[in-house]
Amino acid sequence: MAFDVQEFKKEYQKKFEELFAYGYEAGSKTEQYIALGDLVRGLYSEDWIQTIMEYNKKKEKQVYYFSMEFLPGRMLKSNLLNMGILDCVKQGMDELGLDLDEVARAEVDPALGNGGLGRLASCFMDSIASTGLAGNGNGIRYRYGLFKQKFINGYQIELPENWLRNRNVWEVRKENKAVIVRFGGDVSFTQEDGDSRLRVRHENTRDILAVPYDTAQVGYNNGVVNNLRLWSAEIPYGDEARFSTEEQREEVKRITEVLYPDDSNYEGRLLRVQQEYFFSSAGIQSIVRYFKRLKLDWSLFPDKIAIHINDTHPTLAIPELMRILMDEEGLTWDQAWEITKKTVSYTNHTILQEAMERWPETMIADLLPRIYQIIQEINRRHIDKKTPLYGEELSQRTAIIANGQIKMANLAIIGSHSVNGVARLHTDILMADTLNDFYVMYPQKFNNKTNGITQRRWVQIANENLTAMLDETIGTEWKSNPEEIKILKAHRDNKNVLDKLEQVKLSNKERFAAYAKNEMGIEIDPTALFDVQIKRLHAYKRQLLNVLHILDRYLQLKDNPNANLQKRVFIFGAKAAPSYYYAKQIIKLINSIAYLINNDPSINDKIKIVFVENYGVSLAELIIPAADISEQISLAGKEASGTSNMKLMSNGAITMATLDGANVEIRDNVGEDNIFIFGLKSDEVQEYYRNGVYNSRDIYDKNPRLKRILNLLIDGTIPGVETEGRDIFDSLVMYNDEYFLLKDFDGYLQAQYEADAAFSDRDRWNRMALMNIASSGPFSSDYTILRYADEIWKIKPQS
Ligand code: GL4
Repeated sequence: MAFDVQEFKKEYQKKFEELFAYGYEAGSKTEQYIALGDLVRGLYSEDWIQTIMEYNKKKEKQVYYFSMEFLPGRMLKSNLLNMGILDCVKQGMDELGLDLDEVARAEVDPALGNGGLGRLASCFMDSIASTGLAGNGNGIRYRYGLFKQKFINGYQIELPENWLRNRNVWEVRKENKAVIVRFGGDVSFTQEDGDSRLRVRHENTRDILAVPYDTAQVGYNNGVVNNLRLWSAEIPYGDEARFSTEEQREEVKRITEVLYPDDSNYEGRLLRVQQEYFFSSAGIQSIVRYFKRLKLDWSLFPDKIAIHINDTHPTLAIPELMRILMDEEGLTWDQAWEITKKTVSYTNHTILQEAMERWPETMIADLLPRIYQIIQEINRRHIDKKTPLYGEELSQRTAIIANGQIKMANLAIIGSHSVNGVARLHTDILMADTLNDFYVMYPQKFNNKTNGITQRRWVQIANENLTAMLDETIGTEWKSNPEEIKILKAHRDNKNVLDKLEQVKLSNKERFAAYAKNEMGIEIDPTALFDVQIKRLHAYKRQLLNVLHILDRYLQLKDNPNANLQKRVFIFGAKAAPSYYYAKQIIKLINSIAYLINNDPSINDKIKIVFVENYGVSLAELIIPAADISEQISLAGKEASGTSNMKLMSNGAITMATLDGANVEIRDNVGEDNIFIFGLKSDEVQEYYRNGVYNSRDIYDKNPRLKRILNLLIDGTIPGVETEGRDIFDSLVMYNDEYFLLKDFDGYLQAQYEADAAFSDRDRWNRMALMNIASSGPFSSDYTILRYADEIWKIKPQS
């Protein structure tokens, strides 16, 4: 984008005065940010219109990525970067006496997702635009995002996150594109004389208006600007009389009021299924409306449209598309079914049973009577077709409806042409185990698409120091072609480069240290080893194993304050689902241990614990560049992929890992010497579950080092955790340690002490960091998305 600094300054001043009727110097940071954001939106608006017109003109096949969650992070700098004007704007702001970074921090980070799944959706939106693919996002404009986390006396407290309190400069309300979504009502069938078909009558429905808010997804230096469409629930115009009471109006608004704060967990609540149908239906309606404008035969629908459903949350898109094609457009069942299957594809993101969506049949029957009929019919035909081929038992096991419940994964698999897992190991487990019944029936549907991340946000924006150092050392090709970062390997023995890398890391650690000091009052030494675990709090992710290791060090220092131990700072960031009691107990435990150790002078700063409040995308951008060790220690087989593992690797952290999710592929790429692997393998875990011989009590009794650590939980050493300590102790020792922490403990400790040794050899460590950065290219979401495009969606990048 052609733009010069002088021109920018003029435009910015003008924009500010236009908006606020005084000079920018007197404005607040928020106002200065809004003016800049508004200006930037104006700058890409022509490309945005142009991109949409091009797609329409060429009748380009488009993908629609349906996701209940998006976690875009602050958008100002990523838009500037992708538009190619970041440096220019930075300089211009500077000359105006403003600090771009400070202004950028005034943007509220939209937390419209829980964790990895939502962030993946946003990395994908960036990559779809940046690789020049015709793609759209479809989701929900939650009025309140994921709760804001506060710690009070070490306990997690949840506060509402009113992310729209200031103007959202990026979104554009498109009232003329609104659609009606219908709930409830009565379904009947009529047949007029001379009409061969039954007509569906759906009456007495509760109608909700779905209003889209569009946000541009700017591609990297390619002029492409795609669209992310988020729907908001409102009262239909002219229908105000039917919603006369406050209660009725509240009920409408409630649909898009708040994001469910559960990750990898299912809640069978009515409001949730309303949300799911609401955005699925609205999305499908707008797609069908678009397709009809192309004036093509319906059979060409799958040649023009690909619909991807991100986990099962948008699965009702399948019966909704069937409904519209049949009831509104008059297609036969067979025609509609062919089209639907060819159009829809599905990603599975977890094998955890507690995350599998199943809705009570009665709930769906009441709330969505016509959709319910269609699901029943899909199920009936499935059973009828598969029973003769695979027998009664297998067909019944794959049924969509069983025991009064509707299984959304089964519907998603049967109603789509592609089912993918998110890392090789995860996909293997799906095929061999979790979804094996379906794999037997539809082997050709199954495929793997290992997750990826966008280095534009996670390196270029989050780590400017590293970016500059890379540009200087290997040139800039890696920015548009991430694989090219492998050239850095040529410098693995270049002392000068290794020292520079150390400097980069140190300055990022200093930046985080300043944050810890200013925001939390914790003093940390930037030369200490920064050991980072940032992800949702979940038992399977085993933050507790990390805690056991910390306590091991604590005891060593208590025994001998002069023990020769590597100085470490343990950094945690994690939200727990508000209803996840055990996870919240772990938060309290970590905070209490942090308080104990951070304030114990005899520990002499050899251990510091920093549990940041309200972890999210923006804090990740601060923490990841400062990490030395990346903790990826889930029980093997449980973490579908992980993506913070990729972000940390790209920033030169060394992974401390079990062979789980994408860790396996990280090891393959980086090599055994540049990663710390420990613990049970996925098949060993499976075997333990099968034969049931695991006995954690036995390990506790026989391992004195571990026993001493575990006893700390219940002997009063850690103040304020009587209940938490006891419950956690019991879960590990008395209730047989579901996630095998005690089994993996020794291996974990050993790996940690190996890491200490490696860290103390500065050249060795820096070389490991370099090898990680240099091996991170293949984990770019650009490549992931090109594989989706090529193998699933069948769309090609625009020339
Ligand atoms: C998740 C997985 O837990 C995580 O491993 C994966 O990286 C992510 C994106 O594929 O999806 N599944 C659910 S549910 N939440 C996640 O973050």
